[in-house]
Order: sequence, then C-alpha cells, then structure tokens
Amino acid sequence: MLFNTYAPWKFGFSKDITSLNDFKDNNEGNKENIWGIIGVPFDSTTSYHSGARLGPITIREASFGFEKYNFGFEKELNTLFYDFGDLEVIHGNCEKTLKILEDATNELLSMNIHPIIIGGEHSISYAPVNVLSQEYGAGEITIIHFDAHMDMINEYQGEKYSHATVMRRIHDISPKKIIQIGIRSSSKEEIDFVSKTDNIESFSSKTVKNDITMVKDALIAIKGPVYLSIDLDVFDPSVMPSVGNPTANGLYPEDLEEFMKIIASKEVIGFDAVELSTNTLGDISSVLAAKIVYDFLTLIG
Ligand SMILES: [Mn+2]
Repeated sequence: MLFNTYAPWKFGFSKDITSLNDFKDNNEGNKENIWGIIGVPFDSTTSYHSGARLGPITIREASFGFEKYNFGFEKELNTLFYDFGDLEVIHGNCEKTLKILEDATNELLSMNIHPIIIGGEHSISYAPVNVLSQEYGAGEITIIHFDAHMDMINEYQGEKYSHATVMRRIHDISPKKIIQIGIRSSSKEEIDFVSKTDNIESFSSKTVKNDITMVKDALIAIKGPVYLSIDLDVFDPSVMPSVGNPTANGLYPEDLEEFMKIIASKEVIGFDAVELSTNTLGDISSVLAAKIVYDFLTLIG
C-alpha cells in the first residue's frame, strides 16, 4: 500500500510531535542542542509588498525539495529540531502579537529549546531577542543582522513597533553589539544614529562585495551568545524577488554560505528568517528562504 507522507505544514526533517504537552513530558530537563521552529504569519506593519504572513507555509513547503545530505556543506542534517507550527497572531496589532510570541519563546526556553522564528515581517524579531536578553543578559548578546535596511529609525509612520524600527527597539534593550551586514538603503537619520553609536557596526552590501574578509573578521571576533536575524531582502532581488521591500545590489547565496559557516561556530541562541512575501509555492524566493533555514539547521548541529 502506498502512503502519502508529504506534510508541507512542518519543516522537512523535523522530528514529529503530536502535541506540545507530550513533548514537555518527554523532554523535562533535557540540555541538548535542540531547536524549535515557530512560524509567525504576521504582516500588519508591512509598507510595500504585503504577504509575509504566507512566509511560514511557503518556506515549509519548499523545504520538502531538499535532501538530508546538505551537499553544499558536505554534512547531513542531523540536528534535533521540532516544528511547533504557527503562532496565533493578532492581525493588525503588532504589540499584542509580540507579547504572544514572547510567551511562546519563553515556553520553548523552559524546555531548553532554542527558537527559530520563521516570519512574517521583521517586527517580530523583537520578541525572541527580548526574551533571550532576559535569559542570557542583554549586555552579553551580539545580534547579527542581515538586511538591506538598517531598521534603526525611532518611529515609522508614528509607530514605535514596526518592521522599519525593529533594530532600534532591539538596540533599546542594550545588547552587547549589533552587527549589520548587507545594508544599502536607509534614511540620513539612521546613518547619523548608527555612526554615533558605539555598539552598532554596519557593513554595506558594497563592503561585502569588495572586502568580504573585513566582514568575516568582524564575525570571527564575536564572543558570547549570538542571535541571528536574517531579513531575506538582504539578498539581491535577482535571487530573492518576493520580499516586503526588494532592494537592488544585494548579496548572493554564496556570500551568506561563507558567513553561515562562521556564525554556526559561535554560541547561537536564536535565529529568525523574515520578510519572505510570496503566495507562490516553490518559487525562487521560497526555495532560497527554505535553504537558509536548512543550511542553518545543518550547520548548527
Ligand atoms: Mn529589510
């Protein structure tokens, strides 16, 4: 008899769980390197291409195209991870959604599971970083932020919590450092803020192209816990067209692979991949977005 085991509502190679409660009962006190995916189908502060709420489902669906052996890194994906499904978001209310995501992240941490957040728009990154800051101490954590945009403006359209202000809100938490990579669009106000702020290091996409060693050295120098936030618009629109704010002259998959190898050797405590905004299953954006999560999971094990 043939069975159809295709299950696009869970990320490929995730370990099966029937319910969160069963999982809790079986994993009390487990200190292993375990990861948990939470999808956050939220896009209410999106200003250009809406649709990031479909990011979690399209990333999961595209993950079924991969092999367990990650050819690019010559390593099997053997990391233990679960896919907890999608958060119940409050459409139109960013702050309430962040609160729900904070609760969910705390629940993962209570089971000693590291969060992987699949967006959804970028505003959601605030919640896991805030929770992890309380757990590890804000001043200990380095944020690695891949993005075409600085996201450092204090308010956007009168809103403090927005995809465009997320790194400013994260900076308010007083992390040890924020390292931005791939920047190629910002306001003058953001540039002024970043240049006068000691704990923010910002590398443009041009610097990645012309002097990738300098950027790699900044990553190699990191000590202590790391949170990785990837706004998928960091990629060039030729390889990642379906994002909330596509921006020309971006990074290519090979660039991120180089950085990922270094990042995975650090003490990574959380990861998000956000801003995929497509309603087409298996398009180039979904496939590359899923590859980023797949590569991360392969390397972190
Ligand atoms: Mn961006």
